[in-house]
Amino acid sequence: MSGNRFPKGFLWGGATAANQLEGAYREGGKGLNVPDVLPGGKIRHQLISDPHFDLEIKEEVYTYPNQEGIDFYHRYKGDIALFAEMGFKVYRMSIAWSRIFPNGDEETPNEEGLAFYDRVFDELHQYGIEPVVTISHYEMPLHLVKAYGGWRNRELIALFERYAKVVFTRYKSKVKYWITFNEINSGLVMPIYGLGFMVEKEEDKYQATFQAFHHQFVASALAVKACHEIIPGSKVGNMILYVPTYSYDANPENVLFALEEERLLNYFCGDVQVRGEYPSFIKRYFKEHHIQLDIEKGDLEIIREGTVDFIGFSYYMSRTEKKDKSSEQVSEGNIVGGVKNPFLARSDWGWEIDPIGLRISLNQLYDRYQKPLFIVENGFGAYDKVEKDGSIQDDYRIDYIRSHIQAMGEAIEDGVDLMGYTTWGCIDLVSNSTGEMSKRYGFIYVDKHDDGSGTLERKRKKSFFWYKDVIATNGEKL
Ligand code: BGP
Repeated sequence: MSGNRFPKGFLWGGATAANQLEGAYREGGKGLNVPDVLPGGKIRHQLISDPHFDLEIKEEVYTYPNQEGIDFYHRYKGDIALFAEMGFKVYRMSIAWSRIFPNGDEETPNEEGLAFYDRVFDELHQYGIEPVVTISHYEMPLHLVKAYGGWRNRELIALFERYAKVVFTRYKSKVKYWITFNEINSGLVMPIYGLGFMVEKEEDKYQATFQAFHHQFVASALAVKACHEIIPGSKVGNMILYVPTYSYDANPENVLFALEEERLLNYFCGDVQVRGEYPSFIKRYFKEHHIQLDIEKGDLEIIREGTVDFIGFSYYMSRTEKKDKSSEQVSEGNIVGGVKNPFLARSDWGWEIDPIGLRISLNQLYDRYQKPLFIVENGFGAYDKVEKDGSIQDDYRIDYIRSHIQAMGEAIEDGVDLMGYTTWGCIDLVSNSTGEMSKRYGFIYVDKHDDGSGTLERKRKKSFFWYKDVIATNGEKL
């Protein structure tokens, strides 16, 4: 393909989240957060949807992989040097809320936590890497879950706003690109991560969930406004888990069902954050599910004034929907459900591989919003094998990323304004859905295993050298 498809200054890089790589969960004055108390292994998924799971550490029963992560807290210098060697222009990372406000509701921030991110940002700038910072990536301070009930509670708005203002003020000369909430719409499928509470009763799925979203929308808009005031010229994005949704066939019943599912998952949150108002389609949904939002005076104005500058999204897979699904048709791997798509191959975790779906997503999002797009997560979770000579021949990962970059090039030709691309888990880290290390995404291998063993040594995979060339040629050499 011709190289000039990617604009000059395109933001190539990689993405991580504090809770999945930092470790040092009790160091530097950090408080406990949700992933610190989530067990690793297959049990994780079961537990995060169990309303009676009590979010306590029970070391005699479970392991807690996020607690050590890959020890980025102590090894960030070496890791950033490797990112620089690949030529990263940007590095998407998150700040752990519980390092800055250990319980989430203190009056004053924890200086040791703030100083840690100063060191990380300084290190990045030394190599000319621009940080892209998510303020909240699936790691609410545990105290806010237990004592406040997460985003269900309106008090969280003020607590989040204080946290956001503290980090904007502290890092105003170091961070230009910000993202408010990671995959905000994931609250629909994994509420404990995004919304900070377990769905205990059927009605929580509706009333409590959408009230919690409302609080997050106000908080996100307040953060956007504060960022623009405190850091002139800053760019703030939202972040959506984007899963283009196909109809299983041409049966209009299925087409309509796919449309409804897609609007709820892909567009509800984005419409509020990008357009600054609740979309018209949600009114009927609220009515049918007896949802009555408690909206205070001024909330809608804040939402209108705090729209984002760019749309950040993750893309891993598409989904195929059918109104009446039989059990054998259900697609097990896809986190958002759907039926198996006969045209697509799957990863070892059942995630359907669909690069054309990325081109479709980019076009859909740009058609709808006409604002710059930023793919802040995309990648291939796979088992990697270290060969006898120490190399890791991850051609499957290269194939996946190459085909998705090609799709991006096509979308740019289609007229889409795409700012950048940060691959998920550019260094191996703890998987969010499984809590395991063996689901690896990185260009950099980390010697750490599901049972917690390993030296934490870092190794360059084959994909490391490949991605380095991609960046050096601005997407020309694939
Ligand atoms: C996204 C999350 C990330 C990340 C990624 C891959 O939903 O924002 O935190 O983990 O998915 O998912 P997993 O680790 O489950 O493979």
